[in-house]
Amino acid sequence: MKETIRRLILGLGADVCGFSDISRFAGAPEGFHPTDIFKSCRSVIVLGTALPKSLYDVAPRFVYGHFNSASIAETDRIAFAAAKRIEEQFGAHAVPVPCDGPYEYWDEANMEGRGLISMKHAAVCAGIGTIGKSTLLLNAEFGSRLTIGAVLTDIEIESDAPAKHICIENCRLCIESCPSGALDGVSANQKKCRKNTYGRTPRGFETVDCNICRTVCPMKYGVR
Ligand code: B12
Repeated sequence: MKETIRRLILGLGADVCGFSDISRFAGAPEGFHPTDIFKSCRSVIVLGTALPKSLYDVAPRFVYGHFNSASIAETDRIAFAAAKRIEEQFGAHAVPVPCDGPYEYWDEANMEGRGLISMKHAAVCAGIGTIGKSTLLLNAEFGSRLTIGAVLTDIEIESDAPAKHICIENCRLCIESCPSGALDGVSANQKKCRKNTYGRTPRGFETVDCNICRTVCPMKYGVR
């Protein structure tokens, strides 16, 4: 069943798919655990869609920014379609989780938000990658290019093996290149990052003015 679901999700257009049983989420903060969304969740199916490599060769403001948003919609589309197919084929329950917004938690003073669940941690639990000093998920095949989504299900599925750590020891490129000094190697200061990164044109189009932590990484394209 696990491999059938993996093939289904890759067939819908995802580049990676991994599985985690619910026990691996034991360290998730209260309110941000998969069972806080879907009580009967036994397993989390995690998927990722990779940006084309060349989106790292252009200014982030419009072209990257637009397609990074598009990849969020695409990842949600795959999760939605997969959930329906899993329900039909296996008579199970399957809940697609919005991979970015909307989410509830917002600390206005610190401009700090929290996703419904942390997709990066979900990807680590499902063996898709590990978290680098940029605080981004690094995958051996797709580097820092994955947009990550998830489907919660009441099917019991065995976890995939954890991934090997590929963030280079002693490398500090992401930390030192961050124009707002938002990175310390462990966490991202959201206020600093947000103020530097997200804007709007006079016409009202949203812009992404920085993605350097993603593009400066020697592991940006992975190791394969
Ligand atoms: C809020 C948010 C931001 C914030 C904070 C980012 C961050 N580092 O957390 C800001 C505005 C800075 C941001 C920026 C960007 N973001 Co953003 N963002 C999110 C969002 C919506 C929520 C992340 C979140 O909850 N952070 C809150 C903090 C508190 O969480 P945390 O520090 O990771 O977690 C701590 C604890 O809460 C706990 N924890 C939490 N959950 C769990 C679960 C388990 C099992 C365990 C053990 C522990 C644990 O452990 C941590 C250590 O204490 C996610 C989507 C999602 N739902 O995950 C995308 C997401 C993280 N962003 C993403 C992207 C692409 C970006 C940008 C590159 C966009 C750009 N500019 O081009 C930048 C990168 C900046 C950076 N280096 O982080 C991608 C990352 C993909 C990847 N390959 O890693 C995500 C996953 C969206 C997606 N679906 O793909 N983002």
